[in-house]
Amino acid sequence: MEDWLMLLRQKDKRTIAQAITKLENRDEEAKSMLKELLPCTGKAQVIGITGSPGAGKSTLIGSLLVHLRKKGLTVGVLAIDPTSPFSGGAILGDRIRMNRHAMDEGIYLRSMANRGKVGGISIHTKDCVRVLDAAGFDVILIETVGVGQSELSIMHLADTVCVVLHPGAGDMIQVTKAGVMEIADVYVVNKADQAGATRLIAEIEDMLELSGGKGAWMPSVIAASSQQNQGITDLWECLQKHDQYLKQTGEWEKQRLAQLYQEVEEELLLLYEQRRKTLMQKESFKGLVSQLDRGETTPQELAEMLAKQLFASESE
Ligand SMILES: Nc1nc2c(ncn2[C@@H]2O[C@H](COP(=O)(O)OP(=O)(O)OP(=O)(O)O)[C@@H](O)[C@H]2O)c(=O)[nH]1
Ligand SMILES: [Mg+2]
Repeated sequence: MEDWLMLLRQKDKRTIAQAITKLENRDEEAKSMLKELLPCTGKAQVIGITGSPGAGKSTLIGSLLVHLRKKGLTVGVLAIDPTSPFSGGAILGDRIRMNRHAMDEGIYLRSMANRGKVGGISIHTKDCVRVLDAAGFDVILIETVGVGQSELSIMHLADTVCVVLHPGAGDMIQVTKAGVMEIADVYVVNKADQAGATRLIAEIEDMLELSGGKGAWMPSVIAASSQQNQGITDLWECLQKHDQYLKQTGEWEKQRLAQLYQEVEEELLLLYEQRRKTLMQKESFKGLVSQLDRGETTPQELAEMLAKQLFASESE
C-alpha cells in the first residue's frame, strides 16, 4: 500500500489510472484505499468548466493547460462524457485535441463515462478528484456539458465553477433554463472572435446586476477566444481571485463541508436504493402486491411496511 501511495505522489500515470479504476469497484479494497488517500487531499484548486455543447470548453481547457504549464503548475483534467450516445464523436474529439499534452508528466487526462456506474457519476468524479489531488496536481479541471441534473451535481464538487458560453443563438436561454447560471463564479464568453460576443457579455452583465451576484462574490465575465489563445491570462487571474476570495472569507471551508455533507447524502441514498431494489425483487413482495390487487391494503400502507423492513434489516 505504501509503495502504491508513494508512486501516486510521484504522479506515476499507471498508478493514477489503476487507483481510479480500483476505486470505481467500490469494494473493500477501494474503501481502504480512500482512507489512505484522504489525508493527502485538500490542496488542489478544483475548477468545474461547464456550458452548452460546442461552446468551446475543451478548446479552452487546452489553452488553459498550456498557460498553466508555462507557469510551472501541474494539471489534472477530467472530461465527463455526456450521457447521450450521440456525443460519442465529441469525446473522441476531446481526446484527439488534448493528445498533444499526453506525454507531459505534469498533466493527467481522463475521460469518464456517465453510463452504467453504480452510484452515479458524481460519486465517481469525486473519487477521481481525490486521486488527482493526492497525486499532487496543483489544479484539477472538470469538464461537463451543462445540461441536466447530474452535470449540475458534478459542478458542486468544484471550488470554482466556470460557465462557458458562446455567441450562438439562444445560448443564454438554454443555460438559464438548465439552472447553470446560479452556480457560475466566472463566465467565459468564448468565441469572442465571432459576431454577437459583445451583446452576450452585456446580457450576462445585465443579468448579474439584477441578481446581485453570488453571495459576496460578484461573478466576472471574461471575453475569450480559446482558439486564438485570447483571454486566457484574464481567465486565470480571475480564477485565482475567486480562490483567494474563498480562502480569505472562510467560504472555502464552508463549501467543502457542504460538499462532504452532500456526498454522505448521496451515499446514503445509494445504500437505501440498493436495499429497496433487493426487497422489491423478492418473491414475498410479489405476494404483497396481489394483496394490493385484491384491495386488502393500500400502496401507502404497503410502502410503510416495507420502509420498516428497510430500516430494520442489516443483512439485505
Ligand atoms: N471561432 C472559434 N471557434 C472556437 C473557439 N473555441 C472553440 N471553437 C470551435 O468550437 C467547436 C467546439 O469546440 P469544443 O472545444 O469541442 O467545444 P466543447 O464545449 O468542448 O464541446 P462538447 O464537449 O462537445 O460539448 C470546435 O470546432 C472548435 O474549434 C473560439 O474561440 N473561436
Ligand atoms: Mg468538450
